[in-house]
Amino acid sequence: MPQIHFSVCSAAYMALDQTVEAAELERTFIAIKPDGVQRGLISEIVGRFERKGYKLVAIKLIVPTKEFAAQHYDDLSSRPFFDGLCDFLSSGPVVAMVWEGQGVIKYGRKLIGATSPQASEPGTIRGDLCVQVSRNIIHGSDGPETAVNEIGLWFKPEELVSYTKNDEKWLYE
Ligand code: IDP
Ligand code: MG
Repeated sequence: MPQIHFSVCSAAYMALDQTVEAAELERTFIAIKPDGVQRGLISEIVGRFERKGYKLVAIKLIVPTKEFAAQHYDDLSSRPFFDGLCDFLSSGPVVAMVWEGQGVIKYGRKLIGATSPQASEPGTIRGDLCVQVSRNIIHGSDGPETAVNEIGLWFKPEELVSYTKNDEKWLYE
């Protein structure tokens, strides 16, 4: 995954090699699963990432095939719920997204909450909006390597949009 740097308009007194640490951005793959879409939670979920200050760099609505779902959940293929999980993910439209921002991979998981909604804290997406582990409405990459792999699985490179967002100068110093 490319590390994205941008430089500030540096005042003369700033060290020449100063990099803005806060602007070392990363990207994560987030998906609203068929239950989240059917329950009308797209804007609620997108809004939480947006309000936090993360930047949407890719989005599409897609009905994955069962084979594609199995590829996405490849690491869980030995689990008893795998088949049902793949059936479910491929049962209807999924909102596939890439979000960008400082710490978005780890903090995105915090926004999402624990895998089981019953263990998720109130205030998290799963804690506030769903009840059962097999209907937990959202997926988020669990680490930098997974993020790269999942973004590559769901999106072509040209579907990722790099742009400057006006609020960046207020989010990052
Ligand atoms: P995560 O989505 O929080 O990363 P994973 O352990 O990667 O959780 O599991 C992937 C998905 O598989 C979960 O989001 C959930 O939908 C489903 N899942 C996980 N554990 C169970 C289970 O015990 N029963 C049924 N479905 C499960
Ligand atoms: Mg996972």
